[in-house]
Amino acid sequence: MSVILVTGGTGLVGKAIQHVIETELEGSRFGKKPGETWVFASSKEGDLRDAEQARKLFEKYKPTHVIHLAALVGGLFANMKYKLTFYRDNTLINDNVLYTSHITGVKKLISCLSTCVYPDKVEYPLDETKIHLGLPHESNFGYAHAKRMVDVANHAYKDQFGSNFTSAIPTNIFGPHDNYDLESAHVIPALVHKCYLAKKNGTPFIIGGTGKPLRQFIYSRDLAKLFIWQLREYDDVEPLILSVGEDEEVSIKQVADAIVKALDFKGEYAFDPSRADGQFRKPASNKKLLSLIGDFEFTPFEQALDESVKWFLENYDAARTGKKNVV
Ligand code: NAP
Ligand code: GFB
Repeated sequence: MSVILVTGGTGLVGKAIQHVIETELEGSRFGKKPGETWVFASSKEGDLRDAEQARKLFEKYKPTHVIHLAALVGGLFANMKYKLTFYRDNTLINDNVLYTSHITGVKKLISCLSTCVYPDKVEYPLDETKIHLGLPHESNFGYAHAKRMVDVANHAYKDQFGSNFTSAIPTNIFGPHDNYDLESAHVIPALVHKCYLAKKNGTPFIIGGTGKPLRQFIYSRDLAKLFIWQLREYDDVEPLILSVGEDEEVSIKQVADAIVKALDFKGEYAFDPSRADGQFRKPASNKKLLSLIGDFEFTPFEQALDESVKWFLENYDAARTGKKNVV
């Protein structure tokens, strides 16, 4: 009888895992296994910055396995503005989840890092061996350092107690249930929301920065399957990049063009170079993943974007669209 606790289970990635577990055939590679109980926890069930609340959440569900997604998450502009809050909140959340997993005897724990943890100046492509080879980009060093310490702690727990704690390193993620709050959103949900408002109000669609930076984007529902696979079939302390291939890098301008097409926007569209571009690129290799998982079909970018825009339009009133300040 396994109990899988997904912390941060109500966010973009948590909702995608719930979708896959509830829609894939039971017993299939990415489906629920007989006898498994999946729990998708929100911050309302326990603020994981607080050790006592973390203990109570684990006591309530008694998880045997944990996918740890809970975090203070935000796009470039939020990370630049709240470096200490991103550092401290995520440090507290991660330390409480790892320690509580240890003292309650969790058999396996997967934590979630991000390709922004990597050094800004390192030989590309990024792979699993380069996490600690230099300082991260200054725009997100608070969040990046807090996330890097999870890898350090996993190795320490393994070394001292033999704990089966590991981590995943996704690239930028998008999909249904994303955060569309223009203050704290990542680029795809921010531009989908901005383009929607520009079309609705007949105003220009403004993209921040120069549009030149390059990014790899993984669809949340593909990432969800990779997390389920990692839970079942990957038992190594070393982090694993979960990403589309390096050749899937796209520019922010290409992303904006795809969003204009997906929303059938016909109005004025311009760039605001007074806003930061952030890191120019962070190309990650998924060679190790593909060498372990064999064939995996990623959803084509335009199809994934269309599905995400459709979800946004159908759920606008319920979606995270606004004015919820980060702090
Ligand atoms: P998200 O949509 O913002 O969801 C965050 C989740 O964490 C929500 O379920 C939230 O609960 C929960 N949470 C936040 N603060 C908490 C706290 N103090 N105590 C307990 N729960 C808390 O985030 P996401 O995009 O799904 O991110 C999931 C993971 O992927 C994170 O670890 C993030 O760092 C990582 N990641 C994200 C991206 C990306 O592009 N989005 C890229 C790379 C890595 P409520 O619903 O109650 O607020
Ligand atoms: O997704 P994003 O916020 O995160 O921004 P990063 C990506 C790029 O989109 C940057 C441009 O070059 C921005 O200048 N951009 C253009 C916009 N218009 C907008 C807009 O309206 N909103 C946003 N947000 N971007 C984050 C890290 O970096 O990546 C986080 O700061 C996390 O910690 C996340 O790791 C995955 O890719 O630049």
